[in-house]
Amino acid sequence: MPSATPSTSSARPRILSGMQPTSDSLHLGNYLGALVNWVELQNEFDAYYFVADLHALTVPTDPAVLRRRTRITAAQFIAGGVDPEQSAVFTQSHLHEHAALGWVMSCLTAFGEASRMTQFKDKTAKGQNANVGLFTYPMLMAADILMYDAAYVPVGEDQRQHLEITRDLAIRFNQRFGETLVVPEPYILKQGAKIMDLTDPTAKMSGSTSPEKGLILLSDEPNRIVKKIKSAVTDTDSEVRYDPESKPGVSNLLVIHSVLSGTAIADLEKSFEGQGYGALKSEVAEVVVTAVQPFQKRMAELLDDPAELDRILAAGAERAHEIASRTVGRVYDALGLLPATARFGR
Ligand code: ATP
Ligand code: LTN
Repeated sequence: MPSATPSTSSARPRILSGMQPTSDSLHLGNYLGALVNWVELQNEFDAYYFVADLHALTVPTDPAVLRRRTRITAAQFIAGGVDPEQSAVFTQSHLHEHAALGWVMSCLTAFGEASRMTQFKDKTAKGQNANVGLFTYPMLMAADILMYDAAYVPVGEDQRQHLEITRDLAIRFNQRFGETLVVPEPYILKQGAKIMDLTDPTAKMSGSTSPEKGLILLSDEPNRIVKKIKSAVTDTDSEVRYDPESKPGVSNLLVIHSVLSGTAIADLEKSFEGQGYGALKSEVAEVVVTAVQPFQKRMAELLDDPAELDRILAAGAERAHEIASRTVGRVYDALGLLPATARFGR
């Protein structure tokens, strides 16, 4: 029998976040902007991190590619420091509850409200041939979040609007059907730097829109990383100074160095005084290569043993299912959907 109240009983507040398996590797922006924060937060919170494979179906994907990318994304969470003993690491599609609650959220959303979501507007404006799944993407995301009674959802600024609609839907549900869902607080990651495209440092490094040379993939070979950083766009000046407005390229390199090496930007500016961009680039390349090498080793180990990775994902799904099944039970009951007990003898 589902419990009547949200399950916020665990000692530490719960957090949840996810990433879509839409490329063959996460990039440095995903890592420094999101993943490193996930790793830090797992010590403080009861953390749930998942691969949003159902969301990835909103763009056409080859089945073999989706399978590969889902395993790679999960392996990269772990290689980046998410500890599956501590945090639940799982795949969204392993829990049928996500699609079920997503449907409920869609039925709670007004057509006009969904039409105003900027991600949908941007992607369709860019000529992407949209399916209905892309339109209801935010409702599935709301379901992901509300499913786990998450207190906080650590995501980048680009996801803010999705969190707002999630809050609106939770409040609306509770008003119509009684206190059932926990209204999450946004936890927009600020300290996690926004990493820019190496070829156009005024645009964010993006898995879907940056050119190959503008992106540092966590799976890139060291010499490829060095090459990309050496050809990063800077400016015609030669002073190493943090000034994102007039020196976006140099500032981006300083941010990457600073976040990975733990050195304050002011100290980096001092140490590069009188030196040109060549010296800065060489050192940034070294710092990035040093950081990705252990990551790549761990990733290769995980991908070499898909059975073990699948076991980790199964254990994570089992943990997630305990909460998810209770939430859907509570929601269905509040909506007036009959319990399935009589039919299945549960
Ligand atoms: P897109 O192709 O839509 O640009 P992406 O691969 O760049 O996607 P997402 O999959 O949308 O990134 O995001 C995964 C996480 O990484 C999100 O929390 C997002 O805020 C963060 N993120 C993505 N790009 C960057 C970046 N350049 N700097 C910092 N954080 C980023
Ligand atoms: N839309 C997110 C991925 C995502 C997510 C979520 C993040 C799907 N469901 C729930 C946090 C919570 C993205 O593209 N980064």
